[in-house]
Amino acid sequence: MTTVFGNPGSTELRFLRSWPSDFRYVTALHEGSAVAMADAYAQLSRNAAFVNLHSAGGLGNAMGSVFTAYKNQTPLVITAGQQTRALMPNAPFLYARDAVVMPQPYVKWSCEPARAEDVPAAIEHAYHVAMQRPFGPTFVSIPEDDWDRETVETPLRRVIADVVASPEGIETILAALAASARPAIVVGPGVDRDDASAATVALAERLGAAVYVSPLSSRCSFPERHPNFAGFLAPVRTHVVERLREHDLVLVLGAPVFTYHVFTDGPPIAEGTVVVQVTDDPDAVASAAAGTSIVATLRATLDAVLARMPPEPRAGSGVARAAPRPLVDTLSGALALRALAHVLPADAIVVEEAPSHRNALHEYVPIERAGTFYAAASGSLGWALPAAVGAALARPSRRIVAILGDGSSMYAITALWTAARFALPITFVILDNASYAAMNQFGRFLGFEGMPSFDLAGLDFVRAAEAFGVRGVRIELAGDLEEAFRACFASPLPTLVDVAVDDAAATIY
Ligand SMILES: Cc1ncc(C[n+]2csc(CCOP(=O)(O)OP(=O)(O)O)c2C)c(N)n1
Repeated sequence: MTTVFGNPGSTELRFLRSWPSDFRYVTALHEGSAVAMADAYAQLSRNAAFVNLHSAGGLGNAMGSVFTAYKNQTPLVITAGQQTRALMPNAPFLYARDAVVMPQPYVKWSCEPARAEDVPAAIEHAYHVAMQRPFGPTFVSIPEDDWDRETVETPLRRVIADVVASPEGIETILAALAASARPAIVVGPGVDRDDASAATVALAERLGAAVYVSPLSSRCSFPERHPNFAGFLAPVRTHVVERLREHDLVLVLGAPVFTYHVFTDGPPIAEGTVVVQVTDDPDAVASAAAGTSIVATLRATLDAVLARMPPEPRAGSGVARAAPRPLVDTLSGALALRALAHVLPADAIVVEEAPSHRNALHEYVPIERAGTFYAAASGSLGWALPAAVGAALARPSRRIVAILGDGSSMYAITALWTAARFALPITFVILDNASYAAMNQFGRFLGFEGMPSFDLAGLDFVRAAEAFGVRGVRIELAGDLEEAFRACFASPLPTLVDVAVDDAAATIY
């Protein structure tokens, strides 16, 4: 971990002095952004990322993103400065009371070492806990005077953390597949996280299975134009039951069974449908609503299953994907996304946080490659804009496109400055409906009336971008979209496109 994402204060200065030339410090102007940048950086580099925050205030600012990193199952080592040990009995200025408790329950392990000499071992411990499945953030509180103490170097250790399914687990999967005439696979973020997309495609083709994306999946785990691709499940129990009713087996890979957002009554799955879950997350096993669960890492397990299956593919039962609905020419989020899809570089990495446009994104911007789609698993806003910065730092040769709601972007708008500071080739697309449209849509979905207005009119994104050093352009005509996006993709620098959209008719579920 040689890139440090942070926001500094006096309790971190001893850590920061004499900064080594082979380490990189990425300044975020808000701690939530520091953690979100580190989160995307860790996901794309497949290694834990290091964060340094300022005492309790910095950690407090960061907590929304810590929650997201926990839900994303992203390995992070988060450190925060603590006051000098000798001052602690007098509750000094900037003292972080109960520092170890503060980030819980959204860190896997939390520690303030008993002695200064134990800090390196605590950081190493935090790293190894973060990198065990399910991955997640850890926390070390470091009294500032500890950095002046001599310590011994901890030995470099290697850990092989894969957990392959037991023979009984493999047999259970094989028996369920062999007994099924109409199998479905439901893929969640755990597939892409475990680099198991290719194995999942092979399994789907061998079975002729229809492949659905788990509700609110935060990553792309199956190519969305593949003939077996059957679409996205909504986080509503009755919707899930109906979509999966025609299948006698549902194999859930790397996802909960299932993630719901709104309550509807009834059983979690139609009678006669068998559910088998494979996940590396014991918590997702404990909270599953139905079925047989197997705790295992995905890729190793799928490879083991594939090795035991007959090589010839079974007749396909892939459900044909519905053609996108034709669009009228008022400038909607869907129209903007369709224009974006026309000119999007094939290897672009998409980071998304545009709540009322998620369905339109799925419809008009099919994601075709593993490792090219990221969203917050938590639903906590303020993640994607800084995450795009972390993604660009992890993948300097790739075009990063952040698709953002106008409201969402404001939670972490200062991360534009970090994008400008590091001259990162990110295109920030603001789907600007001048409101918290998802709140209005959700209220309608639930039949609620009389809510206050969530109108956000008056934000000027072009001037905001320019204030942070990013070139911005506002688009109000559909015909101007593609050229504007093309100009962004040709630029080596960050750019922002503020698209004025009208989405009165859009729905979330
Ligand atoms: C940290 C946080 N605060 C509040 C919310 C609730 N919330 C969900 S969607 C939404 C509106 C987002 O507005 P915008 O980004 O403009 O997207 P739109 O809904 O207009 O598509 C809000 C406030 C949240 N998810 N996370």
